[in-house]
Amino acid sequence: MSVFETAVERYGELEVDVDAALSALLDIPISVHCWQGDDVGGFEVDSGALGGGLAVTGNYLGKARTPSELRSDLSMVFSLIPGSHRLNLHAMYGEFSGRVDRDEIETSHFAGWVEWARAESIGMDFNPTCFSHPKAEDGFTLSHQDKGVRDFWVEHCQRCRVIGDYFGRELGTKCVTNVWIPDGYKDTPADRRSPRDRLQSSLDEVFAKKFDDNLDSVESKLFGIGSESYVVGSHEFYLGYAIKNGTLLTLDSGHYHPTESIADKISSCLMFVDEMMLHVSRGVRWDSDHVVTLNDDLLMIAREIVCNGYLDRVRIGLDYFDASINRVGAWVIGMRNMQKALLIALLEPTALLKDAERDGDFTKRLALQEDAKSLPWGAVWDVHCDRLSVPLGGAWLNEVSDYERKVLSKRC
Ligand code: RNT
Ligand code: ZN
Repeated sequence: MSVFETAVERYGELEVDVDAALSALLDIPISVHCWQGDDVGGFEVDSGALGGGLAVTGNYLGKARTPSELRSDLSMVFSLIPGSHRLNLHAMYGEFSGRVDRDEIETSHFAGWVEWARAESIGMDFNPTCFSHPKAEDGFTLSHQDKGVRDFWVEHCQRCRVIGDYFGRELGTKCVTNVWIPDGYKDTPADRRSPRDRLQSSLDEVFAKKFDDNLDSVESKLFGIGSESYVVGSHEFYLGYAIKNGTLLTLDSGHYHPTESIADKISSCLMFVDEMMLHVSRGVRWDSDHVVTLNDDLLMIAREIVCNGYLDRVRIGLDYFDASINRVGAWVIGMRNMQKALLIALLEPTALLKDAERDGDFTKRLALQEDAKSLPWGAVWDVHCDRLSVPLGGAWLNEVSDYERKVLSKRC
């Protein structure tokens, strides 16, 4: 008997259907963040330093310098992961021939991305870029006290929603346009209220027009570099805003206190918002955006989505940036880990666990949970990769190394 057949039998004993798990996995798209490929740089003519309290470390060779280089890297990534996924693009990644400010962007600047996404048969998600810009330099955008600055960012975000709707319409799958802003204070504010009043009014303006193919989402944060003491768009602010205004809510796994996991927030927030988006990331001691690894945090996030039946209400995206290792490899590692975590969740003996819980048999519940950790999910993952003709195990690394030699190392 093959290892896979043994695995199917073992899972069968636990009332788990392996084929059903694999076909469910195939239906879960992951939105791949474009910004891992060039250290959150973008393609604007006069792009400055990375702002918004974000930081990327490392200078590994091969950073993408143009849209076509980034697309080539992304195609490489998509060829190494099973299933069909999505691209999560930031506004600063448009194709601008000349200086186009953020309040001037149009659908035409993104036509090349749509064409590529169509060829790859993938959907797209989108993000306004409210950082790395002179008008964001003092740390405030949509909540700025200067109306001129606020209006500039409102215009940018409104245009992003038009572009998101264009992506959704062209690609036949709704686009989530996710608003994250860096606004906040390094030190203790005297007035926590006024910036929040202003953010609320700005968002109301941003979201005033309704679109058929664009979905809006809002992303909170606990702190950033330079906004350690106060962030205008806190978790409570956006949770309330999303519930009141019917937007999606984005939970970024790096945006909470270090011992706080977003896993537990999913079922609570979904009591009150219809859908959410996740930015799966890995904070090490702080919101450091390390490459996503298959750790307890990730496993718990995946099982909360899968085992509570939320796959149709949670959109999964990744959000990290590491320039200290091969950037294509960083993408593939995070993507494959996200999928492995989902597979492990899909193979969880949930029915037996729930029975034990209903019976009040918490010894059995804990025993089952612990035994599940050594179930042969790896054999199932390998068969999944094999069936979809993507490299097994670590073999994808050979292709990435080859790509580094032939393509990435020529970029200097
Ligand atoms: C920042 C947020 C945000 C960004 C991207 C680039 O802390 O997580 O989602 O990472 O928009
Ligand atoms: Zn994020």
